[in-house]
Order: sequence, then structure tokens, then C-alpha cells
Amino acid sequence: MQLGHNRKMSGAQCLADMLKGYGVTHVFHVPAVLRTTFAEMERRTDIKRLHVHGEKAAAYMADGYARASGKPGICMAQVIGALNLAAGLRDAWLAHAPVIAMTGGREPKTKFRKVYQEIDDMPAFEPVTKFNATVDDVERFPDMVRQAFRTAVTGCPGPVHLQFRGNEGQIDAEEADMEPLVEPQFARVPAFRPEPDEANLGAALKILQEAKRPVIVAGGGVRASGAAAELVALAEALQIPVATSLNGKDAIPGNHPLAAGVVGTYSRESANRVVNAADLVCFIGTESGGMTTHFWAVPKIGTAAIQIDIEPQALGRNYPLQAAVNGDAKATLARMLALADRASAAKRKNWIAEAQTICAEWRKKYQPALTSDAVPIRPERLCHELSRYVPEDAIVVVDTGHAGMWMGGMFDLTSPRQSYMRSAGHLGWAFPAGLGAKCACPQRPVVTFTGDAGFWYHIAEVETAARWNINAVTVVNNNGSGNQSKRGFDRVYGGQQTAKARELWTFSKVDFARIAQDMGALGIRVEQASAFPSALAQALAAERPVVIDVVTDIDALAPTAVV
Ligand SMILES: Cc1ncc(C[n+]2csc(CCOP(=O)(O)OP(=O)(O)O)c2C)c(N)n1
Repeated sequence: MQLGHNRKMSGAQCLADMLKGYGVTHVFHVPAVLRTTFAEMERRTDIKRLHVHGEKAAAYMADGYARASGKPGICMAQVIGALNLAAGLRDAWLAHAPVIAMTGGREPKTKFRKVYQEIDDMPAFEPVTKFNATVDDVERFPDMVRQAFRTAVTGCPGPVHLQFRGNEGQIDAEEADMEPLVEPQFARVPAFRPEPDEANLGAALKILQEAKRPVIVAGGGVRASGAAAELVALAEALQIPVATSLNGKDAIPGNHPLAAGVVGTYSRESANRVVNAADLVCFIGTESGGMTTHFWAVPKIGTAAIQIDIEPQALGRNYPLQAAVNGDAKATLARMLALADRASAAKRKNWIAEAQTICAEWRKKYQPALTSDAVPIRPERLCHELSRYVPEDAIVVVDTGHAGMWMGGMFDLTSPRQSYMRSAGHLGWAFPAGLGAKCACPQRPVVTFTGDAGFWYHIAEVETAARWNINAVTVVNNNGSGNQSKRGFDRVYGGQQTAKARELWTFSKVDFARIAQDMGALGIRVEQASAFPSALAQALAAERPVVIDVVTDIDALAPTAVV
């Protein structure tokens, strides 16, 4: 793109200036890639260059950074680490997080000659990116970097990969006449807020207002759009209960009278019961995928449905719709709120009472576990203490598996200022993602919840956190195992596992607090539930990275989804 302000510069200078121009504050990498760019970053910018212990962790940190800030997270690897980085983009892809991965690539001169460490990495990035491209000529730095940002943040956001020529991306040392122009519009999500079509909107609103027992199912699109306030206002105006996907858990605080909980597989019983008792489901910013609908059993296919989404292809993918609205969640909900007939809410009084009874029944059923003093500690109690004591502006970051089940079902956000980010399925995501979130939002407390199996994956990054003063608090639900797997092995052993079968899902018992301490973080071990609040308070005040090792019950299994 010739804009008339070109000047001779290296690719490295151009890239450093552009990253700065887009507001990038941190890049996460394993050397050696784009070495000249790193030197230029130091000369020309104050971007922090975090040298971490593995490419997958770098991708997860960039992902956490992106989800916490809405700004693209940047991760980098040389050619030999490229597929480790690609593996780390898988969660960002599933969660629609704008991560930009930059790798070294191949030299046309030596391709196919058995160059040390080299294979064709491009195909591996194809299924985990929206845009997967090579930068072969230094003149292309400006337009390709702009296209990377543009693609990552527009429409439904997602990861992008740029492969730079040379195993370490040495193309960055070459010079050309370039302009490091940036487009601030594409520096964060959402780049645009497409307005809904009025006729479609009117049709959807009419159906919603006529329904006697409607429920909203809100997803990650609500958080990407920053539409939580509009969502809650519409639900209040029309008196409609709200369930969320795991990815949309922070669309409504858990203590709101209209909140039914997380619906689907890793869910809260009350949410599944409310959604399955509804006569109309309004999906907003959710793909209505397998996890959110418990493989399309909640709600059952055939339940009347309407849907709002920024991605037209999402509309009606899984549930036949009575009305479909294509638009940004915040813009659409604000417009619905402006047009809402509040008088239509009166007919839903009984329905709201019924939904609230269902929620109260859930609370009563789980009260003993939520308040249990048992030793080893019950995970439900741990979640309950987090509901009570996580600060009101915290970012809560949660791993998958049992961690996702426990926190999805048992933990409540208590303030609209809190954020919730969860692994889209990859065990081990949360700890590095929490560090990335803390880099993006250093003023906000970050509290990460992970199991011990999840924590083991990237435990080396405790040293990174200590070296870079990334003062996130990580709570490890330490039962010395990956005990979510217990049920599955019980099943294949015909109900009763052999003693030897435990080698398939148990670990040695370790004290993560001691390990963390040795790696330069603050470690706190908690063996009694009553000691957790003061441990969390100490951690939040420490201004150091903290690992709270909570010794929990290996026999505690999270409740499975209710249909
Ligand atoms: C990358 C990856 N590999 C494997 C799994 C399957 N998996 C889900 S949960 C789990 C064990 C979880 O253990 P832990 O984090 O300690 O939590 P716990 O079940 O003990 O509460 C495994 C292996 C996964 N989700 N992601």
C-alpha cells in the first residue's frame, strides 16, 4: 500500500513501530525469532518482551492477555517451536480470542533440502486461525501486519498466524521503503458494532414479549461485545431469567435475582432445569454448541428459539429459529431495550417465581457441600469461599475439566465489574492465561483456579511470573490426581477399578506452595477450609505472584449435567 509517507527502514523497525502503534504492551516468546525486531523494540518502544518456558504457554499467555483486554495478544516462536505455538492457538480458536502468532519460516533457496529443524508448518496453523499467511518480502510487513490485526478483531474474533521468511524470521533485518501505518480501529475487539436490521429486530422482540416462559442463554459474544449491562437491563425490563454458557458466565452476576446459572454440560442444575422448562429460548452471542446445550438436550431440539449473533452463519446452526437477528450484541440489546414494552413483563410473574424456586432448590441442595468443613477440603467449599472473597473488580480465570465443572457450577460472580474467563477445553490453559490477563490488566486482581493436573502442564511459568513480577494469584485444587477421569475409568473397569488402575489418573502428592516458593513466588498451603479466606487476603495483598495450594478431597466428584 503506497500512502506517500514511505521511508527506508528495516522490517524490524517497521514491526516494532507497528506493534507499539497498535497499543501492544507485551509479547510472549521463546527465542530465537525476529531477533532484530526484539532489539528494535528495546530501542524504539517500551513493549515488554517476555521470554517464557514453552511456546504453548506463550500462546496461552497471549490468549489470556487478549481475553482480558480485548486487544490482540502477541506470541512468537522460531521455526522449530512453531507447532508448539500452533497447539496453543487451539483454545483461542475455540474461544474466539484475538491472538496473533508470529513464527519463523522457510527460505525459498533451501526448501526441501533437509534444513535443520525445518518442516512445512503452515498446514498446522490452518485449522486454528482465521488468517494464515507467509511474509516473504520485507515490503509486505505493513500491509500484512495490518491484515493480521484487522482479521483478528473483526466479526467473530480469532487467532491469526504470520510466518516470516527465515527460520528465525531473519527477513526482519532487510530494508525497504515502508510506512508503519496502523489503523486504531482494529486495535481491539469489537472493531465495529453492526446494527441489526429493524424488521428482524422487531420480529424477535415481538416473539420474546409474547412468550410466557422465555429464557435468555447468553454466551461469549456478550462478553466480547461488552454487552452485559444491556443484557441485564433487558432481562430486568422484560422479566426474563438468564442462563449463560461457560464462556458467557460474566454476562450476569450469579447473585442477580434473574440469574439461573451456567447451562449445559459443565453447568448448574438450576440452569438446565430453567432452560428445559422454558417455552422460548433466546440465544445471544452463543454458538449453541455441545457444551452449552449438553449436546442439544438443553434445550431440546424443537423448543421455540430466537437468536442474536454477529456471525450470520451461527444463526440457526443448531436450533430452528422463529426469528434471527444479525448484529453486535451490545447494539442489538440496546435497541431492543429502547423498543421494549415493559408492560409485557407482568404475565411472566409466575414464571419468574418458578425459576427462582428452582434456583433456591439448587442452593438448598448444595448448601451442605458449599459450607462443608471436611478435611481434606471439598472443592464446593473452595468455590463458595471464592464467591465470597474474590474482589469486586477481579478477573477470574478457570481451567477446564473438573475446574470448569466446579467453578462453572458452584462459583458465583457477585459484581458486574468482575470478569470470568475459562479454558475452552485445554487442560493447563488457565495458569499461563491468568499470567497473560495480569499483564494486560495489572491494576485488576487476577485469581486463577486450576486442578493440579492442569497446573503441572506449565508449572515452569512460576519462574516467569516471579521474574516479571506478574502478581496473579493461582489457586490449585490439589487432590493429587486428575480425578475427573475417575468416573470414566470406573466405567471401563465395570464399576470397580483395580488398585492398579489408579496409576492411570493419580500423581504423587506434592506441596505446590513449597515448589512455588523455591521458584521465587509466594506459596501458601491451605489444609482447612476455614483458613482459605485469610490465605486469599494475604495473597491479594502480597504484590507478588502467589500459588495457594489447597489440599482437597480426591473422592470429590462434580455433579454431572441434569437433563
Ligand atoms: C490438553 C488436554 N488433555 C487432556 C484433557 C482431558 N482431561 C480433562 S480433565 C483431566 C484431568 C483434570 O485433572 P485436574 O486438573 O487435576 O483436576 P481434577 O479432575 O483432579 O479436579 C484431563 C486429563 C484435556 N481436557 N485437555
